[in-house]
Amino acid sequence: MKILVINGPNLNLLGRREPAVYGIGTYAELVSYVNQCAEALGLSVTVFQSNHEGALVDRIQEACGRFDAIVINPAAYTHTSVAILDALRAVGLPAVEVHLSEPLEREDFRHVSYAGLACEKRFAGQGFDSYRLALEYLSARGGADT
Ligand code: CA2
Repeated sequence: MKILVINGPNLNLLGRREPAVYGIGTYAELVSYVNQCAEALGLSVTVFQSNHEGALVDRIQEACGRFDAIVINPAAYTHTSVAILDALRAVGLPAVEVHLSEPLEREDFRHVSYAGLACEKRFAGQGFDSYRLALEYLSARGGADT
């Protein structure tokens, strides 16, 4: 099973600021953790990060026919991007929303998730483990619906 893990803006700065919110792990450590979890589950993962909404939309579109499922942390675009929601709906792959923090316990503007409307599952507030739980969920679920 091939899974595309997509990370949105500023997640590349992990470990450098706001450790109380996002933890002390760096982005490189997150990628390494995701790769280790995938290997343990027998999954193939590709991890992509961009600070640009259009680049995230492009990667979602390109996933069609190349991947079986998507794990996405759209970061701030979670709360603003109809384009990412539309792209996820357009490709129709099983998608899981993940967050390091729990946006529902933070500012009101983080309580809306557009991307989440196209995701069948959500894991949040568990740091790096949110990604592991998403991979475990998809591993148990299996690939794309036909
Ligand atoms: O908790 C999450 O994973 C978020 O998706 C992280 C986003 C935030 O906008 C969402 O509401 C919740 C922010 C990612 C920014 O990451 C930083 C990393 C280091 C320093 C500052 C920000």
